[in-house]
Amino acid sequence: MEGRRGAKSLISWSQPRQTLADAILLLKAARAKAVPSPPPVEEPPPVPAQAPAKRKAEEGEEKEEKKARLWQHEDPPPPKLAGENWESPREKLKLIGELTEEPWTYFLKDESRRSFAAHLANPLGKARSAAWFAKVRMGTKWLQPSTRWGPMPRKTAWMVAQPCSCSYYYGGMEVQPIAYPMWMLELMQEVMPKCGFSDLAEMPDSCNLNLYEDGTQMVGWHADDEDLFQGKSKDIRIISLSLGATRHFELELNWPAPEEVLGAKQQLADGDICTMEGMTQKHYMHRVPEEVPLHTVLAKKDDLTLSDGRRLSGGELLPPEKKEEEEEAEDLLELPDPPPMDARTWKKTFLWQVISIVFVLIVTQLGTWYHEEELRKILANSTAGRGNDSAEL
Ligand SMILES: O=C(O)CCC(=O)C(=O)O
Repeated sequence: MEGRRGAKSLISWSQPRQTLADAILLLKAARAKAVPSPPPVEEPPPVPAQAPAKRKAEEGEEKEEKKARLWQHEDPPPPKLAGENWESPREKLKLIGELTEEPWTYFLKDESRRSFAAHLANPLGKARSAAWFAKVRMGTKWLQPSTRWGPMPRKTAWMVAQPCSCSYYYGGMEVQPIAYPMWMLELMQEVMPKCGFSDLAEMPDSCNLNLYEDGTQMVGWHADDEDLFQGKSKDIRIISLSLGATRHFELELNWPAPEEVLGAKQQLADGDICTMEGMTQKHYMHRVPEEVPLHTVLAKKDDLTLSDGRRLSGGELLPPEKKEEEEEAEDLLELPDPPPMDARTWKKTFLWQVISIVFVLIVTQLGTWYHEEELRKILANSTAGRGNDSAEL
């Protein structure tokens, strides 16, 4: 894990999403450091939800993390806006956990930076979340945009409430919007009350969906700091619902003070809801790391086609097509010997983590919902034609 963290530090912060190129850099750095990865864990132990202040007991571990952190954010730290505090105190910002009776846990509570992240274990129940998993997976036109370095290591879709028509630009890519399907409105009506929003008027008007089809798929360190969301200049709320396999979600500070705890992490299981609130996009990066590092994949001798088209053959990881990045892909093959993986672990890792859908509902401005009338109309129309809509799914 340490090897991976150190290597990750070479990733350029100007590339907000991790691409195959990042993975190559990461692997090259891992090779340079020659720090072997630990063997994969069959069932990762639960990560306790903890606020940084409560993690003092882990100081030894934190020191290790500090040593491993070689990178610095490419921008200089912003000015502190309130004496020793980075942001003015949260007086007006109500936390989602304060808006409902649901048992929310804050695993990041950084009052100085007015940055918060919370977790709510599946409030829908297993049957509902399984039904939603199938519905969202089948009912979404998934895209896998190409980056300069190959296919993005996950699939995605960008949905908006009409008449919104904004594309989502990130990592040098543009994802065209799809109007909220009827099921999205139904899903929000089920999920948003758990976050304290029962009125259509308060519900998010845009949503990013990610599909991670196996344990190698991921999203690298980034912030949802695009202008569209204004999260670097005002308080915003990002709400995500995870469906399917369990993945890890990590947050890390952009400008830590010496000796400061770097971040927080949380396990996200089927049906769990997670938030990032306040100024988190200004002060923290987040990611969903791969559960199976590529160099562990290289240990496997059997043929396998990964969900993004890369082929594993005779222990070699080959790109989907021979392109100019072939040379770098070949570099992957020169990595130090990966730890051995027995067949049972292999099967479990890949088969158990085949599918994980995460979608992020973004409230662009607190309490602002300027499509209420349109949304009511869509809902009324869709309700009238619901038979057809459900049949499609
Ligand atoms: O999949 C997740 O939980 C996080 C997704 C994410 O960070 C994003 O879409 O910006």
